Amino acid sequence: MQSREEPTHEVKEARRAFYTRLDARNTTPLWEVMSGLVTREPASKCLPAIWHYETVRPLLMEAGALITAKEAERRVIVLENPGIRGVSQITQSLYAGLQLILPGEVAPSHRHAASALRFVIEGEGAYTAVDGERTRMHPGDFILTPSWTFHDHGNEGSEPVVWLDGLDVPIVNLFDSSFAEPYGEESQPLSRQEGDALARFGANLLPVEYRSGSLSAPTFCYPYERTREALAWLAAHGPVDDVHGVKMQYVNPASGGYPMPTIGAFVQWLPKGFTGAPVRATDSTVFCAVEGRGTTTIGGQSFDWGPRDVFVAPSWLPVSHRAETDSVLFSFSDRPAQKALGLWRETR
Ligand code: 1HN
Repeated sequence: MQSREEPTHEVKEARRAFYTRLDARNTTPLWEVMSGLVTREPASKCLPAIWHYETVRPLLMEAGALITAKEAERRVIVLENPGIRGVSQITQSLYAGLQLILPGEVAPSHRHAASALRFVIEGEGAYTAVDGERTRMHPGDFILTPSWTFHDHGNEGSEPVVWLDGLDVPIVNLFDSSFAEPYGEESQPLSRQEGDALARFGANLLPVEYRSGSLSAPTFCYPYERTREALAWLAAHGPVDDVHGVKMQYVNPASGGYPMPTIGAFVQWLPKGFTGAPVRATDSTVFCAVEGRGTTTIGGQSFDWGPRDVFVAPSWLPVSHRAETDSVLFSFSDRPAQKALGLWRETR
């Protein structure tokens, strides 16, 4: 910032003594901390990182042998950003983890202020119940658990089921606005048929009452089957963006906006040989590769990915994707929260 003359020894000593007296009164001199508080541009403590599924999966299965879903409440291996270990965060604002539920298990019903998303990674036969409605989980499905809705999970199949959880826990805790409670029984009663509103009316036509309050909103599941169809159609007919390839954002049919107030989610198709131009944005982004193979360069570091690998791009680092084969990437970030606060920026 401003260049200052080097103070004399006496001045330095006087300042140090003064700071000690300030400290004793729960005060501190702004001029000593200001440049760290107000950076010229985002200076994330988070680091770019990747979790290869082939390394994390055996650890998840070990967890499966050591603790039940019931004992754990949620049997999850938390993905911690290596730049901010020990706080259960994958970015400054988001939590992410890989959850395992084994055949016959139930993860008991509870609710909390934090909003959650599930992105199914592996296995058939599990369901998640949200606000009285069960949704079957298939690999690639994207499912919402809005704030303060009771939710429980179960595996009625014969194979392990794993999904990626994304929650806005750090945002809720930033505001000291966390509430949570158990339902009191393992599973909540079901009050709606699976896929009720969406199956009957489609995303463009919903009964008025579904719009009137978040607690009466239906469970939103975005089945991969339909996502994949839309991507294939756009890949064949739509323009391919220099940066993003063919990218779509998931829309909440009840609001027409982002899936949840704090979390936005996206899915993109990158054709074989795609070499994306770099982009930097203020929303740190969690990616999960679904199909294909490629390399993403984040702030000069390159990460090779394949199906089921999870990687994270911190705020403002340039991100560019290369696809070795036709590829699909799912991603999520805090973009809606930043937009609501007038903070979001992106430059190509
Ligand atoms: C939670 O409720 C779930 O319901 C998963 O599956 C992960 C991480 C932090 C706090 C609550 C779930 C969670 C969580």
